[in-house]
Amino acid sequence: GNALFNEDLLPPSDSNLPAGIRIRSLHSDDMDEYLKLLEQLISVGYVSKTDFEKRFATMKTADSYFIVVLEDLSTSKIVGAATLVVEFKYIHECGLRGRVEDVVVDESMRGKKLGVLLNSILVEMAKNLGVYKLSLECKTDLIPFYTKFGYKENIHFMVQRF
Ligand code: 16G
Repeated sequence: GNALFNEDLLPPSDSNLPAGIRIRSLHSDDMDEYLKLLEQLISVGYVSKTDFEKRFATMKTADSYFIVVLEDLSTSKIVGAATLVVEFKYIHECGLRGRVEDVVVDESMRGKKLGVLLNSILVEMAKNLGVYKLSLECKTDLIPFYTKFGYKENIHFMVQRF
């Protein structure tokens, strides 16, 4: 299928890569598996094939959405995913801000450090893309986990829902 982003941007795979796992971009034909995986993070709700394809095209055109997936080569299933979003700014000399979103590892594959792998990849890609700041939102119990990748608790996160 059609890759969301240029896979040359992925860091070269090294010895940290578990055997039988491939790192790649989300592809346009990953819909069913990717949405099933996201459902383990939060409700996805109904997304038609057209909805998915339109959103995929929008993200691809924007060229600032990097949805990295881990594929289990023995089953060809997506067992983990995480998104790096790059936001364009004027401040910091037309700087780029990075956000890490929608980090999820399949239940059956937890405890194999795949979350560590995904987060390390995203931090590396963010640095390579030249972002000046990388941030994420997480539940309180995940603060010790994310601290490992260099994040520090900083300003307050305020939110309103509609
Ligand atoms: C978590 C996710 C965020 C996701 C949100 C979904 C990470 C690091 N954080 O905060 O990306 O969008 O959950 O819940 O994966 P929501 O309904 O608050 O958007």
